[in-house]
Amino acid sequence: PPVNEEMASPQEERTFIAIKPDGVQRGLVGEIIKRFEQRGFKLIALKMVTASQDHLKVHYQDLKDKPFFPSLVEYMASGPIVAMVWQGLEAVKQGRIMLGATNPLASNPGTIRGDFSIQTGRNICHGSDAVDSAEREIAHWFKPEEVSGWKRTVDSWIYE
Ligand code: IDP
Ligand code: MG
Repeated sequence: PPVNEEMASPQEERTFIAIKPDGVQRGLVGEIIKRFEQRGFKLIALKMVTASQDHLKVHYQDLKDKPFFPSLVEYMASGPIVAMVWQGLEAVKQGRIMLGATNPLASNPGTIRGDFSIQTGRNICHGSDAVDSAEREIAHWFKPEEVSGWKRTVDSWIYE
């Protein structure tokens, strides 16, 4: 078969989105899920988990030399987070746009960080920054059987 047939469709792009411990503590789980759901992205995996520091050190491996790395890992391990996989066209890039800038003071109103947070070290949510890091993060947080590739009947009203 042609190679294209084996590639996932652009509408099946996946991103890893997490509501950090501060987002959970502040009661923003529903609000954040609502925004992705309303946009038309499809939720294909979700769990609440208190991550170990070791797990988080792998998740944030690219930042291990940053001065804030220890406090970042401690913050992320301080309570449960809500880990999710969202699927759809440009899910990675659009997810980042919906989250806003890393520093909430630079995030536009209308973004999740811009509407609900003030400081970088308490910016309430995570989103993968590229398709390849999304794949790595999804595999790090979810077993394959925890990801549901379900058929959504409303898709023809979201995609032409
Ligand atoms: P991102 O979450 O927008 O992708 P990254 O640069 O990947 O931003 O950093 C990961 C997380 O580390 C940030 O979301 C934030 O929680 C934390 N962080 C990044 N830079 C700083 C900093 O300068 N001080 C404190 N925490 C930081
Ligand atoms: Mg990042």
